[in-house]
Amino acid sequence: MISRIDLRGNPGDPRDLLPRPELDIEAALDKVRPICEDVRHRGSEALFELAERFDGVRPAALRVPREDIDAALAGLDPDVRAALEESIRRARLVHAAQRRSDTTTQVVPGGTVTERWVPVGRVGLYAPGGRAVYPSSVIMNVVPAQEAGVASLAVASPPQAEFGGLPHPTVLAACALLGVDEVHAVGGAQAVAMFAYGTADCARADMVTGPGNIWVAAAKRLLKGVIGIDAEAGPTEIAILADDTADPGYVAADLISQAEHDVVAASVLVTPSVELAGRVESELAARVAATRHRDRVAEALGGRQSGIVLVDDLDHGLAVVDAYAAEHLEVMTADPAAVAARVRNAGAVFVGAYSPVSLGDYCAGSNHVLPTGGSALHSSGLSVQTFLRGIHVIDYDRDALAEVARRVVALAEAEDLPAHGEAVTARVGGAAAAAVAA
Ligand code: HSO
Ligand code: ZN
Repeated sequence: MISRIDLRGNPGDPRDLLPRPELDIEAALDKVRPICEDVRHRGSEALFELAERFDGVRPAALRVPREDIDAALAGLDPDVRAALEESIRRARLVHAAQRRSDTTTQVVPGGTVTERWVPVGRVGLYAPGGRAVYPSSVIMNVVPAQEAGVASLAVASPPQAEFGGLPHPTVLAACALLGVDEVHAVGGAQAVAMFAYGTADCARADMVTGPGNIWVAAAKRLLKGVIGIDAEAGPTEIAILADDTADPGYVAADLISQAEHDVVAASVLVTPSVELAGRVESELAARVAATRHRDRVAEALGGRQSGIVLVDDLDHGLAVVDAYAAEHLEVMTADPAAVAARVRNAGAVFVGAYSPVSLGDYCAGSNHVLPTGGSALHSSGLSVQTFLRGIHVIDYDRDALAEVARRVVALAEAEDLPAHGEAVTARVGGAAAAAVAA
């Protein structure tokens, strides 16, 4: 079911061997453009009509009333509530530690540059509501924004016919637990447009984040100039670097766990142990047959994006996983912490037998919105930093400006921008500038 890729004796770049699934976002842009234009010009009226068309229900109100958010929390299963609360508590611990303090550098006497970390003012967060209902993703987006100090936070999630035109109750309950009281029953591309342009019911936001389907991704790409966005998330990926000390049952269970998300999800085992490969294949056969979403899982594991990659040794394995740059990388080897410390490229690294990816998906405290499609080569997951801007504050007095005036003038002349230099000599005088720095 899962294919083998034998790289032994072949130190080449493995990237082409494990193709990343490609979403045709460009093709979706043409469908999304008129929707965004409609929201831009007709606001809430358009949103009601689009809900009827795409979600099959007209919500009673676009802004979810406070009573409905409270009612969703009251109706939440107590076990799920306790789990969401624990997830939030742990995420807050980790993300609170990411807060930054301002730094001031005295460059010269009388001349300082301060870097002030200022949160984005208003953020819209999209929570999908179709086949994928992920209250955990609401937590992973809201917590870093709140810990960054974002003052105004709104959630949008599609209205569900099944729930009388309200968003999914577990999403509403998660919002209640997080202290988010602005929720909009708006889904898809139109939610991104609502945040980008604003409507009578929803003030425009500075940034929109959160997972979504291809229409949401296309709307983000289209409106990127109008509103700030996070990364365009692709299908989920797990890579496991394991040697013959790994438990094949754990390896198989973890490969299946992420394959469960999507038929195009990628599950990759990288190992120097042919014996482990064989035992994982047997475990997969037994476990896939027994798992609830077996068809989806089997398709994901059988796809060209998944595979068992045989390597010469752990060094070769590290080179392979670094080139692949997985969203999630598990290390199940002898001395896994030492091996994990050598990893350069991954969205998140899970160390040893007792740190599976699904722990990180829900309750490790880490963030589960991570770079996919190889973008871990240059990007990191969602964090407090995502919602902060570092503003440089430049504060020089007259003497400090005069002292460097000659250098500014020289660079301005070199760039044929003499008025730049004149803005300085107007203050400290051309002669003074030349003299002081001479
Ligand atoms: N593994 C997904 C996140 C998730 N898993 C949400 C379960 N719910 C992408 O990192
Ligand atoms: Zn997951």
